[in-house]
Formats: sequence, structure tokens, C-alpha cells
Amino acid sequence: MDSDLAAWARRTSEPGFALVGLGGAGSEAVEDLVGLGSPGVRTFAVNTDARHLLRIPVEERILLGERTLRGRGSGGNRSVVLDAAADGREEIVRRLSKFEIVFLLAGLGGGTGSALLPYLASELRKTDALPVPIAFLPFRIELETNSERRENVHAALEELESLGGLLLALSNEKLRRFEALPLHRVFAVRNAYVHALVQSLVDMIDHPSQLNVDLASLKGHLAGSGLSTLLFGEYHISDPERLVDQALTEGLLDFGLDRESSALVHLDGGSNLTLRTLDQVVRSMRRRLGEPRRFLLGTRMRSEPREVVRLTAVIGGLRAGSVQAAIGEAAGASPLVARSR
Ligand SMILES: Nc1nc2c(ncn2[C@@H]2O[C@H](COP(=O)(O)OP(=O)(O)OP(=O)(O)O)[C@@H](O)[C@H]2O)c(=O)[nH]1
Ligand SMILES: [Mg+2]
Repeated sequence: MDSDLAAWARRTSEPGFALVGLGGAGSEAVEDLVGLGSPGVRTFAVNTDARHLLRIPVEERILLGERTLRGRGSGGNRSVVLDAAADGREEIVRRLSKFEIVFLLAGLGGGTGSALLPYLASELRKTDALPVPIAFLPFRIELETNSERRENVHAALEELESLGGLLLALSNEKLRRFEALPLHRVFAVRNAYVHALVQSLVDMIDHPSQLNVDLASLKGHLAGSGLSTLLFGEYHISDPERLVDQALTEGLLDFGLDRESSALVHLDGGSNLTLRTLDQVVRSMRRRLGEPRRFLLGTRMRSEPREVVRLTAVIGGLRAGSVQAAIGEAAGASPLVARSR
């Protein structure tokens, strides 16, 4: 028994989480996240474009379609990337499936990221790893002016939504509130938000706490919840209502809820986090989600007092098509939405 535990401890001293950039935009986002610090996370980039891949400072790089695409990218063609992914499937699944959670990041619209995000999420779902796809949706102007991009976004989102499980979709259109900033700064703001989301899920699983949420409880919760998303908020301990608001309405994610929602809510705070505050957060969250049938609460209280409380929530029961609808709303009368009805 002791030697089993020792073997387990050795195994768990290796990172349990992988952060994987797919295609150009996904890899650049991972580069930003690495810059913000990613302890306990192993970093990867996967691309069909060798030049781009070499530029990204990650621990492991995977070039797909070396023989067929010769390291020159896909030219926006999803199907050649899917062929290359099928060829490289065994190796890539072997390298990624040993992690507990695999965060997959891609900008949708091009060939590589739009093909690999649903493909790898679906392949990893067949293993013990929990894939968390994070999709960046292009600006409206790109969708309106390029039907190939639109098709790629549409196909990728449809596959991701029908897979169920976790899906984090962030449309660039939501970044318009930062439109006075240069574009790279705008992406940096978005990537900082993604970093916080990733870190909050990693912390929730990695640190045992009073009302503990472990990987098995997360997976169990997801299994019965259909399509789900991850929310994150942080606020001063004195205003629980505002904390819930931060998580539910001020994020950059796109989703719509069905009435049959479910929620896993985790609070991370200091020794001054009282039962009353917990109660207020739970009541507010339940009310605003329409009294979900399934609700799981987790907490982590540090030994010292803290002014700020962090809320991480996995919300299930997303409406099918709601992510597509969200970019449609952002893009006005987008042909993408007209097509998906
Ligand atoms: N470069 C960049 N593009 C972004 C970012 N966020 C979203 N995008 C969008 O990502 C989409 C996909 O572009 P790429 O990542 O270059 O495409 P790819 O996946 O490498 O696919 P191919 O190059 O066509 O094989 C574009 O429509 C951009 O709008 C970002 O942070 N950086
Ligand atoms: Mg590319």
C-alpha cells in the first residue's frame, strides 16, 4: 500500500494539467498565458505551420501534416488538417491523454485551429483526460467578408456544441468595449481573463479544501449536465451580490442557459469567509440561474484573512446553438445564425 502511495506521489509531482495552443491564434494565446505564469501546467503548441510553431515559447511542439502540408500551414482548409490529425492521432493522444485536464485553445476561422479544436476535444473525451476547449471567435468584420472563415467557424462550433461537456467560447466582438486600445493590447486583456479562468479551475482541483471539489466530482457533475461552461469572478468580501454579478454578467464568455441548468460553485477566500457570505452567494447564484436542479458547493478557506473572494462556477445546461446565437447577436443579422436555424 505504501509503495502504491509513493508511486502515486511520484506521478503527481509531474504536472497534471496541459495548456495546448492549436494553430496560430491558439498558440499566441498560450504564449501570453505562459508570460503570466503557469505553474503546474505543461505547455504545448500544435500547428501545421512550422515557422509559426518554432516561434512559440512552449515546452513541447507538435507539427502535424509534415509529409502532406510540408510545414506550410493549411491555407484555411479544415479538411486537410483533419487528414493530418488522423495521421498523427496516436502520437498526439498519447502525449496529451496522460494529463488530468487538457486546456485546448484555438482561434476559430482558420483551417488548423477550427479543425483541431473539436477533433482533439472529441478524441480526448475517449480517454481519462478531461478536455477543456477554449474557442476565440473572430470579429464580425472577418465573418462578414470571408465565407470560408464563416464556414470554418460554423462547422467547428456545431461539432463542439454537440460534443457536450465544457466549452468556453469568447467572441472578439465582446472586446469592442476596449476598442480604444491597440489590437495586441486588446488580445492581452482577453488572454489575462482566460489565464484567470484556467488558473481558477486548476486551483480548485489542485488544492484540497474544506468542502472539497476534486476531479472526480467535477467529472461527475459534467457528465449529467449536457453542454457546460466555466465562469469566474472576484470581488470584495463585503458584497456577495456583486461577486455573483461579476461571474455571471461581466465575463467575456458567450452562452445562453436552458431552464434545466446545473451549477458547481466554488468559493476561494480567507479565514474571514463566513457562513453568512457563503449562504448569500449560494442563494443569489441559485436564484439567478432559475433554481437549478443540481447544485454543488465547494469552498477553500486560507489560514489568513483575505479581502477578496474568488468564485469559480461550472454552469451546465447551456442551450444548444447558444454560442452560435451569441456571435450572431454580436454580429447583427449574421448569415451564420440564419444558416443554423
Ligand atoms: N492572430 C490572432 N488571431 C486571433 C486571436 N484571437 C482570435 N483570432 C482569430 O483567429 C482566427 C484564426 O486564425 P489563425 O489562428 O491564424 O488560423 P490557424 O488556426 O492557424 O489556421 P490556418 O493558418 O488557416 O491553418 C482568425 O480569424 C482571428 O480572428 C489572437 O489572439 N491572435
Ligand atoms: Mg496558421
